[in-house]
Amino acid sequence: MFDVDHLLSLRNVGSRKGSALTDEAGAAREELRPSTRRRFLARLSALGLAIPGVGTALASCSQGAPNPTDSSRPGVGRGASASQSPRAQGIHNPDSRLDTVHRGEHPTSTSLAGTTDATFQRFDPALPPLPKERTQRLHWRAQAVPVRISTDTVVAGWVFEGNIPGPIVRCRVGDTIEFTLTNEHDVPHSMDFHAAQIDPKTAFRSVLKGQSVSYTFVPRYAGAYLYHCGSSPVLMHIGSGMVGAIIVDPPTPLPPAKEFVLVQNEFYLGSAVNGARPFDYPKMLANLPDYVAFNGRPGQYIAEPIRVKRGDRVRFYIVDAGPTISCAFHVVGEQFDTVYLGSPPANAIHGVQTFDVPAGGGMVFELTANIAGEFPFVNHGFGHGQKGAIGMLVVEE
Ligand SMILES: [Cu+2]
Repeated sequence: MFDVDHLLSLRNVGSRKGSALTDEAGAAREELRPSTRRRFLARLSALGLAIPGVGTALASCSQGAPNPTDSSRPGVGRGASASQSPRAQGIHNPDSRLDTVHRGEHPTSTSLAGTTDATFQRFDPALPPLPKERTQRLHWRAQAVPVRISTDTVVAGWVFEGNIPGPIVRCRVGDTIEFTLTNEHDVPHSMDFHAAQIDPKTAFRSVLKGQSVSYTFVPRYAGAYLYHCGSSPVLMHIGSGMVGAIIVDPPTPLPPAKEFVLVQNEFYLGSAVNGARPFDYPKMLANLPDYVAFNGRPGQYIAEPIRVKRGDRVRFYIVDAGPTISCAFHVVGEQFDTVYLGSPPANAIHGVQTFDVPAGGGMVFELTANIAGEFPFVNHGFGHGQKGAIGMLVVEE
């Protein structure tokens, strides 16, 4: 299913004049020439960067995908027409105090109406601008919707606001987040913001279909934080797509940079039912993902790289949604000037090749793009990079 040849044929290579290329990036440029294409693929493979299956996955990558924070984008609300699993309807967990209790019966995402309508949309990795308002009111929906993660794969997702991951939230330390979740799905859902310090029994409680839960929090620490559904079994709810990132700025802004958010998650999938692959709970327990992705689409930033200019400071907010696997974040041919292990601007270490972001964690990585060329960014746990946790940072002159 994965086809590296096809993947690479999709590359929009752009201009690279005067690039001081690394061996790997130089090979990438050679790839432009059909006569050297095979050699390039061999080198890519030697680097561990040949991603089985990503190729056809990316054929329909589209420019100008809607901002994930725009709740009016197409696709949001499809959950209203989604059919639900009879097994899922048997789950009872209206109170998050019970969320750690295993009840024997597992929910499973199954057939969803409208899978053929699910179009592939590149997830915009750009950090959204910081709102001027010091209070943000977010009213989101928990839904079941089909999400196309590649040309040939639609998943029967459980989602926040219609996408995997959900919208990127950006705020600053001391801001007020007034949050409401309304559940439009037959399975109980909830919301756990890692940027909040709050009584979880109350705020992170599960709500049934048609019900809402509201709470307010004020982030105390800056950094890159996960949010996720915390309903039982948490593994299933995180593993089915109910994840996202909230980025909290420090009171004094960090130096200007090109800023990107990457949420890594795993996909554990069963065979397609009515066009959509359900999430497979036993596979989650066995920890054998079919795909590992940045921002919900395996290898999407190979087909449409992240682009910066030479001389830019580049800041990656890496959030690992898991549900289980960490992200050994590395940029081939680069070194990180700074990695903030905790709340920036303190807690920094310098001169780093790779650092592991744990499942349920988030860290901030900075590099200076002082060399033009193509720099693959990867989960250097290559069993996972190979499954789609890989992308390309293009530094243009
Ligand atoms: Cu949930």
